Amino acid sequence: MAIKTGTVIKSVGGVFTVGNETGKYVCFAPKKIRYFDLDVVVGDKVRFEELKHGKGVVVEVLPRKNKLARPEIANVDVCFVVLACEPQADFYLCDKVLINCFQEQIEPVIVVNKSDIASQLLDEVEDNYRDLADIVSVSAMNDSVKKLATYIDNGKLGCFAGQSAVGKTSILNAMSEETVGATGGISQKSGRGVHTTRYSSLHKVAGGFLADTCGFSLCELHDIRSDELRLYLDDFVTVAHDCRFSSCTHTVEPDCAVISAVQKGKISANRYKRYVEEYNELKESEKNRY
Ligand SMILES: Nc1nc2c(ncn2[C@@H]2O[C@H](COP(=O)(O)OP(=O)(O)O)[C@@H](O)[C@H]2O)c(=O)[nH]1
Ligand SMILES: [Mg+2]
Ligand SMILES: [Zn+2]
Repeated sequence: MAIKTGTVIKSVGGVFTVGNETGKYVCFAPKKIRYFDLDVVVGDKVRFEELKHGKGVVVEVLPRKNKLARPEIANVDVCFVVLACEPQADFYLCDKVLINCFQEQIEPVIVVNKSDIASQLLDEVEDNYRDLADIVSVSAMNDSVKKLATYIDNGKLGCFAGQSAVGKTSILNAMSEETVGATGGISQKSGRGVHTTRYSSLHKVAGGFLADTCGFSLCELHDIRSDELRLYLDDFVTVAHDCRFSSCTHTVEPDCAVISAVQKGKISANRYKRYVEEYNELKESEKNRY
């Protein structure tokens, strides 16, 4: 039968839902390949052999523009990094997601959700990240989420990233015509999420596509050397030409322009402190590797 092309909109336990203009297909890995050997993630463009009854077999994963590991998704244009006052925002996690995005040429947008609850979070986020990413304050409880639509117009693919219960699914639902995902919170009894999103799924929203994703509280930096980390931080790069050494890592060197910008309050002291920790972590893991 015919070979067709489509986008993976859901992937659960070896069953891939692939969508294109003509419909949705339930696709499997070829018989000779076990599904976990087939590297297919949501967002992938695939070629599949159409079988009867809306089924198919994936025959090829087309080249990817990019891929994130957390959340695991491919061909992303914009990543909405969602933070909220509840659960408490984890800025280390946010730093790492931003770096992963910069490495993969994905535009990160920091979404400060739950603006209906009074908190200092927006000020803190602006202090930390204003020079690195757009920051949008929203509440999934009202129309403010519409501000996010412009980022995914013209068929762009946006994904959510963030801890569980920050409101990713709620924002998606508020932006969609219909309710697409079950939302939850933290169960008082078990301390675990109720209706936690367990797999990524792609939805047609506004003028583009949005991927709901599973929450995560750990994120690693990949394929990045300690002495490269600073190059992804635009505000560091801007002042770094005044450092005495062109190879300055902005940690221990004398006459460091980044350190003096931090002292003058031009670069967030908190983010700088985390940078030094993240730098040392990378350095430590390099020692163990070589
Ligand atoms: N007050 C308030 N609660 C919200 C908002 N967005 C989400 N929530 C609540 O936060 C909990 C977690 O939401 P959910 O969308 O499941 O979070 P997810 O795990 O990030 O997908 C639910 O109880 C939501 O009703 C918001 O903007 N304001
Ligand atoms: Mg969710
Ligand atoms: Zn320096």
